[in-house]
Amino acid sequence: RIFKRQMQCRFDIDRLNAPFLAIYDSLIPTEEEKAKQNQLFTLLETLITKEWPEAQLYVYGSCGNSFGVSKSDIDLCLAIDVADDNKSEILLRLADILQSDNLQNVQALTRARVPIVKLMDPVTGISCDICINNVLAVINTKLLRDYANIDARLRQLAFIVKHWAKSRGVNETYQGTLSSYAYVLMCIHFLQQRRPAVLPCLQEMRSTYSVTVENIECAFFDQVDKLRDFGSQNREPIAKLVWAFFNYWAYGHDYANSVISVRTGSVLSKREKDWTRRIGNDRHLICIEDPFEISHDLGRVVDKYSIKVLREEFERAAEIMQYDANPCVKLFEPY
Ligand code: 3AT
Ligand code: MG
Repeated sequence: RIFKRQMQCRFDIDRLNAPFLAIYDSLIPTEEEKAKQNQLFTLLETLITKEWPEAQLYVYGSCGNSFGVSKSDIDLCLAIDVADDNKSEILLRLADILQSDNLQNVQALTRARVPIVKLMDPVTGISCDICINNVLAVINTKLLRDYANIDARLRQLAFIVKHWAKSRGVNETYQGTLSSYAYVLMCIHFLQQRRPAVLPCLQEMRSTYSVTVENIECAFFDQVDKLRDFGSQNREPIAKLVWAFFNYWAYGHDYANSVISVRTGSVLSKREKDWTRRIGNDRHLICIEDPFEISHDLGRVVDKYSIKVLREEFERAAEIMQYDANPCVKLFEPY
């Protein structure tokens, strides 16, 4: 099936640019909403530094990486010098503090896979999860945000892909489909691979930002304001990129042998990663290398049933982009 039918793009693709941009515009959060998020962040930061003056509070996930749709929850990370065994204590204390400040629905989930405190701010209506010392997530958030600042088409494409994935029910890691983080990496990789390239590979460039977290050296070029013209040789507008993205995942990607890698800006082989067979629960049926935790395949949640669902959805999307009279409606039809 692979490589059998990479398609020629429809002749009228450009007429879809305006409707896709309209969808993008309807999804991005307003300035007012961002101001509310900042207001809640400042409140929480004040409460936290009063109790733990050495601690730092960071935003990660979609509110920090610039790929968050309107009405997203805020993901926060409290960086604090504490042994793993004592995280629960901190979370319970944090829940107490938040409750006393009239935040609503405060819950400490100390036994979760990633222990968090959940809360809702009655003033702004925003919900928020706070975890402890998930510093790699803070750094991958910065990497994604830096990529977003190089070329506007990344944000456009990723919002459309995330919106498609949510509408079609394939953004559910607990059901074996992919996380939003994985979809954004797929978009970055895809734009690195276009010819001419729309995005560079920041981790292959001279590093201007470097931190070591959990023995992993995270280094990349982060002076992205110097790269604003990087993608200007490539003039493909959004509709063409959406078309090509789905065509790639439907018919162009070699699922049996390939790993996509934002870190190297290239496609690696499963063999060189030793991702050729199932180990434990990791089946490696679609392989997306984490840019920092390179032994980590973001496709590992995908199982033999959900890979079929995913590939059928990619094919459905590719067919719609190729033939449908009104793809901007059909693509996002609830499943
Ligand atoms: P939504 O808009 O909430 O769907 P999001 O960007 O917040 O998207 P996720 O909820 O998937 O994305 O994840 C929140 C952040 O956690 C994003 C990323 O910084 C980090 N993260 C998620 N999954 C992984 C993973 N498997 N490995 C490393 N970091 C991850
Ligand atoms: Mg999130």
